[in-house]
Amino acid sequence: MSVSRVSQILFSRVSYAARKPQQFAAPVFRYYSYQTGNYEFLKLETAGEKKNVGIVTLNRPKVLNALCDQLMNEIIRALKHFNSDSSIAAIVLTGSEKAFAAGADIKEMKDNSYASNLKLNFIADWNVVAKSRKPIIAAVNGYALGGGNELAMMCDIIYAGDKAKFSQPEIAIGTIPGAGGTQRLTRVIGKSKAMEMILTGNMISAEEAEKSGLVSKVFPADKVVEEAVKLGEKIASHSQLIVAIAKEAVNAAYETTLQQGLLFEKRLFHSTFSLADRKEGMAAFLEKRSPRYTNQ
Ligand code: DAK
Repeated sequence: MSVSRVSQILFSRVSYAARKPQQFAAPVFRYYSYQTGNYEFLKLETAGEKKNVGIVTLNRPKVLNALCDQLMNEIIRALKHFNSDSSIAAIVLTGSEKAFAAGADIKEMKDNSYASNLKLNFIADWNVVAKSRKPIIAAVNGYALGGGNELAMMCDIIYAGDKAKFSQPEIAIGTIPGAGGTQRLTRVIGKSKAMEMILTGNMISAEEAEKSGLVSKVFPADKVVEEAVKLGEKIASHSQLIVAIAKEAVNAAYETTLQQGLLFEKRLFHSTFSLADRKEGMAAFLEKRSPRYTNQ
């Protein structure tokens, strides 16, 4: 029996209504179950009618979900857990109403030295988020600052609540972004806007973030997670294998020249013809029925 299956069985499940009161009111139309596990700063749930969307909620409210080492390690462990669970097709990463995450934990890193950063390979594992095989939707409310914004940008899609605020404020504490802020933000919103954010540390609103392409949609704050779950369910209705291939192709656009990217896309497109799910998708269309994917 796989590790993920064993952990699934071991996790006790209670209804979504048992979530702590500081969380938003439970969406009534979806079935949620709460998974306990060995996490101090996270909550794990599965959501959606088929319970095929995993939700990872950052839960370190006293410091606005500041990303200490332990919290990052727990996020990485939770993502690995959902990635290895074949019943999960998409993951939602979220925080609280006040903060998605207010950045790396300044208290924890204040005494770091250049040498200690190098020796400990400071926060090197963060990239695991960007490398997740399954799609991750960041559902952002409140502050997404510094490492918090970088964490959101490592996800595949960002949905934001209407009060969300995004910034790279490292300049104001004597450093610069270190987990992709100068690179991912610049690619996403362009040089001028990225420079302005990174050189001033100013926050931008959810509306500005949507206008500049940092987030794909904005919702009332109490609807963001619900909408992210709906999006996860829509993605989950497709073949997991084809979704993974599509994600790989889009991500390649950031890493390659146009010609190399187009070639890579063509090869991946050709490769989908080796999968039963591609055959099933086209057959279902022609037979005017819903596809039944087997992830083969
Ligand atoms: N770290 C530690 N504690 C934090 C924190 C943070 N980033 N942000 C907030 N807190 C704590 C506050 O200290 C306060 O704690 P107490 O004083 O109550 O003990 C509590 O959270 C509530 O915060 P405030 O009292 O300040 O709340 P306000 O509503 O007044 O203000 C705020 C909210 C978010 C505007 C403010 O807290 C703020 O400016 N926070 C700092 C934001 C910031 O500068 N973030 C960037 C950090 S640098 C890397 C990966 C990542 C990074 C670097 C390297 N590698 C892979 C190499 C990332 C770097 C960063 O993110």
